[in-house]
Parts: sequence; structure tokens; C-alpha cells
Amino acid sequence: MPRYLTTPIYYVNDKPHIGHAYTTLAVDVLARWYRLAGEEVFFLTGTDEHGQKVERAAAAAGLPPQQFCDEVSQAFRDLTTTMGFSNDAFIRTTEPRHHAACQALWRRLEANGHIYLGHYEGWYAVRDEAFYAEDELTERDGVKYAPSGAPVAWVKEPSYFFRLSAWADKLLSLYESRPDFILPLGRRNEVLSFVKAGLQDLSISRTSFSWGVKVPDDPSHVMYVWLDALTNYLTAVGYPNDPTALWPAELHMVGKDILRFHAIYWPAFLMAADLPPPRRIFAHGWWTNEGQKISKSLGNVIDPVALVEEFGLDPVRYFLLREVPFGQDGDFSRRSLTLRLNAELADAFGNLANRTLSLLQRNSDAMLPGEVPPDSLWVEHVSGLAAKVAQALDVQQFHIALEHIFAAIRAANVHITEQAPWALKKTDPARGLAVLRGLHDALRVFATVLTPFMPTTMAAMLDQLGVPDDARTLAALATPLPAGLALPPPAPLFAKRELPA
Ligand code: ME8
Repeated sequence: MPRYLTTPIYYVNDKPHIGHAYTTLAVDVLARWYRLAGEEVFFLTGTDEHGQKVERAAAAAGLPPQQFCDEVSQAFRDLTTTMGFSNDAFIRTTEPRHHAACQALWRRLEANGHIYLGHYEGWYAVRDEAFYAEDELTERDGVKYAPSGAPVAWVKEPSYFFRLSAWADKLLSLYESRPDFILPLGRRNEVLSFVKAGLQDLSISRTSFSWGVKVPDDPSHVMYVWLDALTNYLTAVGYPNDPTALWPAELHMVGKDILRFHAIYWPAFLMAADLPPPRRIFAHGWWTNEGQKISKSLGNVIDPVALVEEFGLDPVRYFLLREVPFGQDGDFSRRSLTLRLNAELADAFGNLANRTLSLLQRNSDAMLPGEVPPDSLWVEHVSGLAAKVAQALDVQQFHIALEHIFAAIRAANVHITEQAPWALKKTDPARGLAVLRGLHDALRVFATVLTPFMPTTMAAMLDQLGVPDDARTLAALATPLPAGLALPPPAPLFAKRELPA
């Protein structure tokens, strides 16, 4: 069965920023890694287009909601190209198939006795599209705020409810029986204490606006946008017609801000509809920009398109997953990005490749020398590398995967300096060629395991290494390239940049 991996579907109230690119990038690297390992993947992303927040944004833009959604959704689709994402599908919640899936799920929940009609009265934050209890709020200048900083307003209207209160015990046993259902563990513990404190029934419909999926048989209600949004993960795999082909999802990647919806509401909805919960929900941290919270009002939103234009796509992809332990919050700075590009990509890795390949041109007539005996110290760093990377990526630890790769690159740099193959040409040419062959083998491993992180640059490096297209997989690493393979002239792949002040 293909590995089904998802990103959140992004609100179309505003154009995409670096935070959105980050979540999808993480899933892209996983998807590319598993494909490189010969596995089938279904990688889904898309846009969340209903609800009061989007309805208001459309009104502010002076556009009919559908037209507004079409335009902003297209910007998210364009981002997948800008960032080199390899998603297999892109879902929009305004698609008719999604309305049908939501209504089918609603009917199932209703038939199973989990929905009742009542009256909602309480606090709601449109920015978060979330309900809050009184004791979660703080007050400033007469305005009440949710923990996220979003202002809340009092809502009073007829509403359908989902019997969430009945699911606390079943959720707790789900978390207990599957310790890696929510990662990282710190976040899992937060969810656990929230659920242990008791759950209230959830309002799942609204009557005060109309931009949403209509409740079956009661069109004066639209569904709560989170019930609608979460259902996208089922719609995309054919629910209700073909619900079992790809379900359950292997991984929902989300930001920490929306973990509660994914780890509490979503498994409860699914279990109530007799469907299995997903296998894992991973909540990553948030980026700040040069030490400041990223917000539109501060005017410091990072535009991924401009960033890629300035630094190049692969350095940006690399930096985002290298800089911060995945799961924790992190700070974006142009200085750290430049430092890593210069020191790690251009110096440590790029120079190693360039020196090795230039020496092979000169000392080996641009041909790959024969196989090297695995006697050198650094071989131990390289031979098990793919397995170490696989292990880290299976638990979404991108920074650990990259740390393993760069430890091996550092070892290879020590090796080339110690062996000095440029000098061996005169003193011991056979050994000189063996050293270069060993370095070539190592570079092939580095470029292969880095392909999911930096697909374009690593394809160019594999070209320079003369690796045939059909040998660019993890499995192919076990087969040495033939001696005599022609090596094209090398060119540097990473350009250093001035450090910003
Ligand atoms: O919440 N740092 O959509 P959304 C890191 N439609 N990640 C960030 C970020 C930051 N500063 N800012 C945003 C929604 N993100 C719902 C989801 S899913 C069924 C519905 C990322 O447009 C992070 O992944 O507000 C967060 O969860 C997502 O963008 C929220 O995007």
C-alpha cells in the first residue's frame, strides 16, 4: 500500500509565506526519500477555502468568495512549483467531490448517533476558526484574546454538536496504545493533559454565514470549517466511494498551532464514523524572523518566492531543515542562511566534490578508476549512511539525517587532506587513483541521500559524477559503478555569498 502523507490545507485568506512552505517542504523530503527507496507514495497538499475568515477576506478584497478562492488557491499551487514540491495531488475544499465527502461523513456520524441539534453560546476566534472556553482567555483594553493572540467574539446561535465528550477515554487509550501516534513526545504530553482534563461537546455547524458545506437536510447550517477541512484527507483518497484504498494516512504533518484539531477532533470523528485514525501526527515548531514573531501587521512576513530568487531553491530547502531541530521553534535569519550556504554547502561539500572531480579529470583521463578496497577509515562513515538517514527520517528528524550526512562529509574532507591525492600522482599514482575512486564512491552516496533535500543540485552533481539515470536510487548504491566510466568536466554547484551585515 502506498505511503499516504499529507500537509495541512492552507487557508486562502492570504498569500503563502515561509511557514506554509516549511510544512510542505518537510513532507516533500519524506515523499522523495521513500520514492528513492523504491516505495510508492501518495503526497497530498491543498487549500482550505471555507469559513468566516475566508468569507471576510473575500469581502475585504471586494471579490465573490469563489473567485477570491480561485486566485489565492492558485498562489499556493504556484508555490509547489517554486519550491520544487513533488505532491501527487492538490485538493481544494470548494470542489464538488469534497462537499459530497463532507456530507457523507456527516450522515455517517448522524446515523451512528454522534450528532445532536442544540444551541451554541460562547467565545469564537475567527482568525483561528476555533472555539475557546472562558478560562483560556486573557483580556486587554476590554477585548478578550485566545492563547494564540487572536481576538474572540461572543457567538450565540443554533448549532449541531458532535458528542466529543463521549470520546475522551477512547482517545486516551489510543494515545496510550500507540506512543508514537503524536510526535514529538512533548507535544503528545500536552494533548494528553488536555484530554485528561475532560472534553466538551463540539459545535460543528454555524448559521450566521453561508460560505461553507451545507449540512445535509438542514441547509440553513453550514458545517464548522474544521470538520470540513479535516475531511479533505478522506476526500482526496476517494471517500465515500473507495475509502479503504489509501486510508489510514501514514502521516499528517502539521504546525503546533493546529495539533489539537488533528490529534483530538480528527481521530474522534474518524472513530465515530467507524474509520481508523491516521498512523501519526507530527507537530513541528514555528519560525520567527530575525527574532520577531512573523505577522502581517509587523510587515515581516517572509515571501518564499523572493527568498528562492535571492538564495536559490536548494540552499533555502537545505537551510529550513538544517537550521532547527525539527519539532522545535526556530529563528530565520539571512545571516545564518548565508553562513550555512557558505560553510556547509559551498566549502565542505561543494569543494570536496570539485577537488575530487577535477583531480579525476587530470589524473585519471576523465575516467572512473577501478574499485577501491574498503580499507580507509572514513568508509565506515559512508557505508552505513543511507540506513542512518532512513532511521532519522522515519521519525521525521530531518536535522539528525542532515547531521549524519555532514559528519560523513567532514570525515571525507579529513581523508582528502590526509591522503593528499594531488601529491600521490608523483609518489604513488596507483594509491592516488584508489583514493580518488573512494572519494567518488562517497560523493555518489552523499549526492544520492541528499537528493530529497536538494533535488536540482544533486541531480547536477550525479551528472558530474557520471551516475547513469537508472542508478540513482538507494538500492543502486550497493552496486559499484564500472571502472572506465566517463566523467564530464566538473563545475561548482554552490556559489558563496556575501555575509549580510
Ligand atoms: O491552519 N512557522 O491553515 P493556515 C512555521 N487551514 N509554520 C507555520 C508558520 C510559522 N511562522 N505559520 C504558518 C490552517 N505555518 C488550516 C489547516 S488542515 C485540515 C487545516 C504553517 O493557512 C503551519 O504548518 O493557517 C501551520 O499549521 C499552517 O501553516 C497553518 O496554515
